[in-house]
This record gives sequence, structure tokens and C-alpha cells, in this order.
Amino acid sequence: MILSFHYSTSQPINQSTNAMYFKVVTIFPQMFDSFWNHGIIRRALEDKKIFASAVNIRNYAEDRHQVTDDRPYGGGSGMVMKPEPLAAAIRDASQTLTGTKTVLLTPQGRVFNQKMAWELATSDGLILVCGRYEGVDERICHDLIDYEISIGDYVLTGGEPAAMIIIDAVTRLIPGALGGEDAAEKDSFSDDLLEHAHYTRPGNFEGQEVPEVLLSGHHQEIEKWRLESSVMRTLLKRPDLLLQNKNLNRQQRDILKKWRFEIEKILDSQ
Ligand code: 4GS
Repeated sequence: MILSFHYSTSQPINQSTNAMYFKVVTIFPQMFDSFWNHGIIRRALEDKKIFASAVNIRNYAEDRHQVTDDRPYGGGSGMVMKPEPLAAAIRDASQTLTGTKTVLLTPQGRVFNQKMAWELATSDGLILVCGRYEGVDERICHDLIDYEISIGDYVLTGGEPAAMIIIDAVTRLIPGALGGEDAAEKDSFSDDLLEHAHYTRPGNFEGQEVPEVLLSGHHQEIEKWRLESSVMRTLLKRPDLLLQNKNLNRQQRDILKKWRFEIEKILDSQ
């Protein structure tokens, strides 16, 4: 089992390859043991497309009990992550990894999306800082954090699942990480459309048939069907994506016009 891809902490590692380096700063590094060991993340690690490890903030606590949290100034319930061990852990990580961006996972951050995944994928490495408890001491954010990112408007018990989501979304954008699979798959969301519907055998599942065109072997017709499926699913399920998309191409606009025409015919017949 890949327990983590440790790199020496005493000297900068060779980042001359195109590989991407992830370092997670957390009080629960073991949460990542399973994450590193499945599917595309595992293969990307094995193929050295990515390097990743999780470091325990506790190892940077100086006191005998290795405390990482403390009571909030001003009182109130809950605990706050102490700045010293967290700062030491982040500094150590950024000394090992040059050219990295440091990301704090927090509901206060910019809400993560595919465009941000592409942006992050251009950096040489990412240090992902996982908050726990009520949050981190504010002074950490000022000096040590480049980006604050939220994975969505809800509250987690810790930033770890958020860090996994960022690593997952960024890894699949790294050239070669998806293996033989097509780059087109990555493009599917970059043009802000949902994927077309997918089918596999059997041809009839509990009375539901696979669309006939997909069985026809007529590649051009299949492509047309997929494009239409993609545009119309987006219209029905996520119209907001179409509304914010300012670069619909000719084909995509024609599909919408065709259906507008069909809908107008129905209305005119009433
Ligand atoms: C998120 C989020 C989050 C906030 C961590 C309360 C524990 C928790 N992190 N996107 N303290 N949403 N973090 O909810 O990134």
C-alpha cells in the first residue's frame, strides 16, 4: 500500500519534471492513506505524474503533549488551531517544495470550480492546509496562505475531504494522468456543458431501450446525438451553466434554436 510518497524534508526535491507535488497539512494524515491508494490517483502516483504526502501538524508542536488547538480569545465554545505548529508545518512544506501555492480550505474561500482546477494545475505544487475545529488562527491566513478555497457552501468537520476534492480534480488534468483515456473527457466541463447520456449493455434494461442511433455504428450521427444530449441535458438540469456561458458555438446554438422552434410550435397550437 502507498502510505505516502515522502520526499526528503532536508533538501529541495527535483521538480524539473512536469509532475505535480501535493502536500497536505493536517492533524489526520491517515485519512489520506485510502485516498492515495485507489483508481486514477493511485496510478498517477505509481507513474510519478504526481507526488503526494500528508504531514501531521502535531509533529510540529513543541510542547510535550503536542497540542495543536487552544481556546479562543474572547471566549465562546469550540477551539481554534494554534498558529505556531501550523506555521512551522506550512513553512517546512514550502521549503521542501519550491514554486508551490499554499491553499487553505475554508468556507470563506472562493468556491472551487473547474476553471480554478485548471489554474491550480499550472502550478508546480500545492500545499493544502486543512482546518479543523472552529478554524485556524487568523494570523496564519495573512502571512502563509496564497489562496483560500471553499468546496461549497456547507460546513465540514474538517478541511480534509475538501483537500481530497482539490487534489482529485487537479490530478485528472495533469497530462497523462488519465492514462489512455481521451483529453476530450477533460474538455467536457471546460466548455461549461454537462456530459451527454451514457449507456452500456444490455440493450434493454428493465424495459428501457438504448437510443437506437448509438447501436447504428454511424459515427457522425452518434456525435450529433451526443452533442444534442449534452446541450439539452444542460438546459434541463443546469440552465444556469448555459446562461453564464458566453461562448456557445454555432452547433450548440443551433440545437437550442431547433428546440425553441419545437416549443414555439407547441405553444402556437394552443
Ligand atoms: C470547508 C468547505 C469547511 C469549517 C472545517 C469549519 C472545520 C470546515 N472547507 N470548503 N471548521 N466548505 N471547513 O467546511 O473547504
